[in-house]
Amino acid sequence: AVVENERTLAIVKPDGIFGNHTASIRNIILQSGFTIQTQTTLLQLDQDTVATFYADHSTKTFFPSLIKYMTRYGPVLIMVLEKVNAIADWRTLIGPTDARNAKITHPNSIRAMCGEDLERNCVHGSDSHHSAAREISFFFPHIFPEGTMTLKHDEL
Ligand code: DGI
Repeated sequence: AVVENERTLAIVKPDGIFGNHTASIRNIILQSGFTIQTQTTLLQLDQDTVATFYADHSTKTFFPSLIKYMTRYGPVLIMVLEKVNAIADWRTLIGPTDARNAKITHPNSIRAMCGEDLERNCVHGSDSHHSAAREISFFFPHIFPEGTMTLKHDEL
């Protein structure tokens, strides 16, 4: 049988790096069956890059604050994750946007573990197939944004 994988974009945000959560996050990723297809080294984002990445939010009142948070406190780590149903499954693992809610409603989520509030929420995950393709191409223009198809060898 053919297994259709998906790819999604994950970011360990500046608070995740600063709080030393990278290793725990990587363990959760691998234990949850994702493969890490590629990743950056620690990358200091600039304001233009963040503004373009979060262009959908450019009219929101929190936009300037979001850009500051993503650039002012240090670098990020950006990864392409792959597995079956990667996009939805990574969103489930990270939990709700507001880390304060995550601590109550999704205590085992990554944002509950290392996020602070609605802005400082430790990690990013693409929220749809469209965003995943756009976001992967944005940071990794040489990477194929769709998942690979693999043959399950037990059925060959
Ligand atoms: O996809 P998410 O990261 O879960 O959430 P989103 O796409 O709605 O928002 C993108 C990021 O913008 C989010 O991770 C944190 C920030 N953000 C969203 N809503 C607010 C916000 N920051 C502030 N300060 N206030 C908000 O209402």
